[in-house]
Amino acid sequence: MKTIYLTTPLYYVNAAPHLGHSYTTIAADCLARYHRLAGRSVFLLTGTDEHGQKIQQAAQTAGLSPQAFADRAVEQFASLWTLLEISHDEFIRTTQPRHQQAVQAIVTKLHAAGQLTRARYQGWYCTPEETFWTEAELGEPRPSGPEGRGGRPAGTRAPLCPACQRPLESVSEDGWMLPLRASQPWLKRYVETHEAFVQPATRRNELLALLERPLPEALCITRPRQRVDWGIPVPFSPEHVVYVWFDALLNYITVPGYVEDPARFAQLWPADVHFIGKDILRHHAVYWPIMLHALQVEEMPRMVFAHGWWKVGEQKMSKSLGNIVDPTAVIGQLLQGQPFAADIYRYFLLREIPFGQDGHFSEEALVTRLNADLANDLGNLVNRTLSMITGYHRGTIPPAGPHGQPLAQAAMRLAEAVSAAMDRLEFSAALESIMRVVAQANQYVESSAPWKLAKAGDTQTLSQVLGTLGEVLRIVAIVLEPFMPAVAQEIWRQLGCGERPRRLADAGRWPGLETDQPIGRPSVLFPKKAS
Ligand code: ME8
Repeated sequence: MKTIYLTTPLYYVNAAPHLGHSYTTIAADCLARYHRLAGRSVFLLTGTDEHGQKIQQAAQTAGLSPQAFADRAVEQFASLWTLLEISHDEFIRTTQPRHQQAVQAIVTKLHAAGQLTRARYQGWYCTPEETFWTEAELGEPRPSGPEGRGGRPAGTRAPLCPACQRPLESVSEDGWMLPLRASQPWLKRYVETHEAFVQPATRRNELLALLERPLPEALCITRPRQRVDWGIPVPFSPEHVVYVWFDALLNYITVPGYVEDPARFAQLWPADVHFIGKDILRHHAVYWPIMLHALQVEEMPRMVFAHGWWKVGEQKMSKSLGNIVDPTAVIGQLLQGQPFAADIYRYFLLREIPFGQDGHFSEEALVTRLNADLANDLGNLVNRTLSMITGYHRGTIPPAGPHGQPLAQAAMRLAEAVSAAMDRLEFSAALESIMRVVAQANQYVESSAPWKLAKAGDTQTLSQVLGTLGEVLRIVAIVLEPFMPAVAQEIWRQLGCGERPRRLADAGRWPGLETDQPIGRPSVLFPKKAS
């Protein structure tokens, strides 16, 4: 069986990671954990993009060599991923020799196969986006500016980057080109016939519209060393380094061993999902497949999923706008005192907006989710169930009886609902279905009123109610694992399940707890926060 291969973008190290970066990485991690929970073999790859003009300039400003600058910045990413419980299998840095050597082998192969031509690139360059733009892509100069969506104000001012609206730099330089337009008919046909290739549908339509117009003739895949020194040297052309996007995209095949390990490559490739934000769709859905096609890699990535933007007010959260939310501050300060702060943060990001759409971050929204969904519903259910098992059943799991059938049925169907949502990358819908069962279980506590049963001496019904609630918690702890791994583990511990593994296959079984199993010490999962 092929290993499920999932990737995140390789993030630039020019600034500290922010909420946007954490979002893509948490989503990829959530899907990876889900597949592992279902017993599948998974390879999750993340890393950092360390070359290019932007990093070179940032290092210069910081008074450091680019390598020292990258070494320092990469630590921030690595420690954030630890804090957020990211379960990546490998972390690639584009400055590592294994990657550099593989990139050199790949450009040499393309050159030897006659796929590259040397020419003068005449056009525009956006350093913040590290992206080339041709005149044709910018369109006709317009009489008045600044433009709403980039483009070309008339007059002498530099045109604006269509992606980020910042002024472009005029560039005229000699380099190596990979033809794009010649592959356009192939790519268009490929996209048309492979619905899953780019998702969600809005992004797929955007790509199809882009492919209706002619692509630039070629992509310049090098930069002259005298302009940009910080890159991978081109072996057959000493005056050039590899263009940073060309270098970075190749990580998706260099890590699986495209160059040196065909068996490993066959096991991993194609990527099942490249998780990206919509800002880098063109690079992943135009350049990347054309690069793979030129290399005669037969199978294309199965899916490029371009999610939406987190915004603050009406603007995209971004380093350059200075409106970023720092995940470490949210976890360490806003959620201070929460034993599962990182999980609360994960829950919020995955639950708050349907994956694919834009959304707004606010502290109020986060606190509302914490208080309403987590403290009032989930935490309350766990705490009252375990307290009642302690008080009414000597702290051991009662046998599950026939009481509470509708709830039991809903809980047993939960794994199916979660799987269906996860197969469509609908993280929010998956969480919604889990929280619906949690709410149903809380209603069940109210309607069956175990305290009244205890008072009336109906120990048989009481024990069945508690047994049913214990089973619901067992199932919830299993299906929550991809979203809130530490909370899932804690509910598991409080149930007394210890080191037993959580497996999705067990979520459809009833009962699954061992009768008379002693429960662990209950403790509050989510202290309520004043809003
Ligand atoms: O583009 N909302 O790196 P990068 C949601 N090095 N996601 C956001 C976001 C926001 N406001 N801001 C950033 C690069 N992201 C290249 C990638 S891949 C071979 C090379 C996330 O550091 C989102 O995933 O600018 C976006 O695509 C990525 O960070 C851009 O990260």
